[in-house]
Amino acid sequence: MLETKDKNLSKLAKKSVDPAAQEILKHAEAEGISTVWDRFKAMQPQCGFGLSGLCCRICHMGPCRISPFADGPQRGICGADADLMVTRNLTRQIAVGTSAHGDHARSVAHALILAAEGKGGYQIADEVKLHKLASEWGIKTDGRKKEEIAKEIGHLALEEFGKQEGTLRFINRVPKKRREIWEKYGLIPRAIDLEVSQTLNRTTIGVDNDYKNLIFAGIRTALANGWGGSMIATELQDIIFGRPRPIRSQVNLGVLKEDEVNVLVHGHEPVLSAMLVKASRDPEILAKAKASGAGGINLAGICCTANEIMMRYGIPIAGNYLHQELALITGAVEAMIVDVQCVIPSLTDLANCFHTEIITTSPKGKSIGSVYIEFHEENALQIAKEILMRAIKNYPNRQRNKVDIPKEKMDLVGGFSTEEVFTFLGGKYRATYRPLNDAIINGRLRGVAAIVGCNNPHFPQDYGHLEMAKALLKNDVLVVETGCSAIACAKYGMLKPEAAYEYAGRGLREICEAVGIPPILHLGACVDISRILTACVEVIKEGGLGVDFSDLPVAGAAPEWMSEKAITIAHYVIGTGIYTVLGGPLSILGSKNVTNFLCNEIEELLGGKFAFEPDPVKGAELMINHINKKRAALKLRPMMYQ
Ligand code: NFS
Repeated sequence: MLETKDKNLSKLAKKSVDPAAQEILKHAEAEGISTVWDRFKAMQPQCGFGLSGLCCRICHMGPCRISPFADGPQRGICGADADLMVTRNLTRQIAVGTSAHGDHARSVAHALILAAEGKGGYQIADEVKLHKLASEWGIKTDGRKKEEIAKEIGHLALEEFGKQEGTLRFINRVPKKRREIWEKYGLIPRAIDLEVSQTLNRTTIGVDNDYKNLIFAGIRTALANGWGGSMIATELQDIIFGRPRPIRSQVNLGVLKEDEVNVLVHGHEPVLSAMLVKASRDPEILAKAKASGAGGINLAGICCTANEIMMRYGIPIAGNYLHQELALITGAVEAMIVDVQCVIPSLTDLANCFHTEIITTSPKGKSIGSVYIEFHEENALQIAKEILMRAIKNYPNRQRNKVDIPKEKMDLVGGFSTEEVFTFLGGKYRATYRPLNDAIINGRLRGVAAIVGCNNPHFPQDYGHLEMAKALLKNDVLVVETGCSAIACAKYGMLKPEAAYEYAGRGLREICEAVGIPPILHLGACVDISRILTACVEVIKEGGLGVDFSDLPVAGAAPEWMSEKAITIAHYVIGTGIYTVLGGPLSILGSKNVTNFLCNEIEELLGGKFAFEPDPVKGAELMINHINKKRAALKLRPMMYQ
């Protein structure tokens, strides 16, 4: 069991430290409604073979399992030992994660082509970024219309998935030293789909039987996500929907409204959610909502798609991953519109307890019991309106006696990007990373930490994100966040500029005060972890903090991770040379060799490695120690105030 050791948490707080979640959980218990926490409890004890990675179902001579307590080396029927068994499972998970973000990016590339053709309601919102990417990719811009340029970028982006020769275009962004390391170990990713498919082949029975060779293939596949799929998604989304700029919004279940049509959008791809934003502001739709007796339409988001539309349009966020069921139990949701990823199968059953409709939209992601309205980018806006009309029609069916909307909601400031995040520190007219680098060099800031990833019922919801962030901020570490982690900290007011007074050490507080930023900067959805990579590139380019990612006083963490996407992200981060703390261990503990390789030896080769630490404060200490080690290696000044 990975549960927190903090004995002071109440029984309810061991499920979630969020008071809004606690209120709904009490309500659910009283009504006999089961949630993910009930199913988690029923699943105990969880399978030790699975947890340690020592269960293999790859071929049908098996299934096989190896006991971690057996005398002498044990093998599966094919002869695979524990090292190979855990590695095959791990690299398959990495391939899945890369495929998820790759598919997301592919739909964005399609949307860019449609925007160029004037179809679907998409536009080219950021011409500066369009031109910048065009020149980076060697696309002619002189005398060409933005639509022509966008179309060419869209097609070149699509080639990144299936081309049979060459390497990914964004590798040109990688500093020289890192590229040399990747070349040495054969880690430069080629096409995204090629890496995924080849990794799957390598893990089939009797292909790659060398666990280290297989781990490197996994890391290359992960790099095809970080420097490929995710980066394409972020860049192209910025071009279509606009680069995020600092923006105010609100978060938590209290954003739902008693007297409006509550529409939740859940999943990942802004090609859908951004269109729902547009449709929800259409006067005709608003008039229809009013005619149904509601005060208006209240659109809010769950999970990463919420981050996408909060970052660009200020749409409120109803919650993170473990809030998806809770939002339905408020009884106040007319429709939950979903696309793909992190949308759990229990939702349709749960919705049946209420008037709520779950509307699935992707042929890739159907759900028995849902209403299916297929989304096509070509008719995006029209379909978005149709979906909203369905929600409006459902409003009179809301059963008032079942409604329980917690009052908790919190203000936040989000919307930071590589272009604006740190240049902010230089003020509006000095767009440079110099002030950030100088603050680190002078010891006002110790370094930068990224906290990302999911919720997981193995841990009290949000507890890991919050406690880790607090410990880092206190020690003058600037925190950047994405995904469910950013939503978690936002719920407790940590994404407000005032939070610097409460949580930040003196050096960090002075910077936040001077610039007016929160001590935690929200960089977007999980695909936008690519922004953290590109921000690190800018820091290296600016100079004074080394020549490679592994020189920087930075660290990453995913204290409550659960998804295969998180596994992939973790591997591209260590593959990029950055130390990473994971709350729960990867399912590799069944092999001492693999665990030792990924948590120790690999640092010699790639500069990054993992640590597994369930206690978030201890996890923060590990990150701070690492940052201090890097500061010492760079011979930076002692910290100003400590
Ligand atoms: Ni990323 Fe985690 Fe899902 Fe987003 Fe949340 S669960 S791996 S953070 S919503 S993708």
